[in-house]
Amino acid sequence: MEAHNGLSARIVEDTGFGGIWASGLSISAALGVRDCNEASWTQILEVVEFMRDAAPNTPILLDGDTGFGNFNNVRRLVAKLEQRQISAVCLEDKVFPKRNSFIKGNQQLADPVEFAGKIRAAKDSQSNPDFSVIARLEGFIANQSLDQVLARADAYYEAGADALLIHSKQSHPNEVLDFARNWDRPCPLVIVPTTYGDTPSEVFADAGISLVIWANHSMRASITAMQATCQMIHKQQSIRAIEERVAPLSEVFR
Ligand code: SPV
Ligand code: MG
Repeated sequence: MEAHNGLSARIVEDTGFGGIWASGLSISAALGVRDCNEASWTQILEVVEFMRDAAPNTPILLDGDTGFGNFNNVRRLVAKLEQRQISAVCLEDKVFPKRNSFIKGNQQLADPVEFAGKIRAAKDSQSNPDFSVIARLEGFIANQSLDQVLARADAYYEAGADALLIHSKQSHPNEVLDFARNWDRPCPLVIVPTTYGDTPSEVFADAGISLVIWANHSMRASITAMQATCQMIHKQQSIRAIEERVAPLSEVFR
């Protein structure tokens, strides 16, 4: 489940989710910037540090975008994440600065050989054997064919990826299910069903998909709640009617 700051990470942990997705989109939105690497990588690092402290018992998977540079930047990123007890990083095969996968317009994919080198560099530089590197395939987002995406997946698996995140922007799960049917390597699959969230989760489990990430819903819930609260207070010029709609201070102190 997604989180974007210490508070939301704590709420995700309290709810009982088995892992936290430190979402680039949501962290960016919470900082008031676009999901286009406008926040620097050390600013992202600072946010995940707060998340780690606020939710100490839940593994955090950082959305590492394209790795914030080349393979050397990735090596440094992995070292800094390990120092902060972050469990895993997800790197996507686009070019820096990346654009969010759902924004209209063209997406520029990374050269697959260069990207495989980044995955290899990440795996080679980790010192905790349990640290995981997830290679995210943006081929379907950039309108590539299944065969092209499978070829990239194979290269990233060979480079040492611990899992593959297959992304799709369609309103149905056909691309990810087609991929899962044709993927025969011993490497788990991850999906982000933001645009095909109507699909029952059993369909993904039956297809052999290991992990589903609900990627931005805490952040979007907070937008709706903050807008409604601000509008109400602005209109009524009073906080009288709002008290029962917001968390009591005792909950904040807890
Ligand atoms: C994110 O949450 O930042 C992601 C997932 O990368 S998505 O926005 O769906 O591309
Ligand atoms: Mg992202």
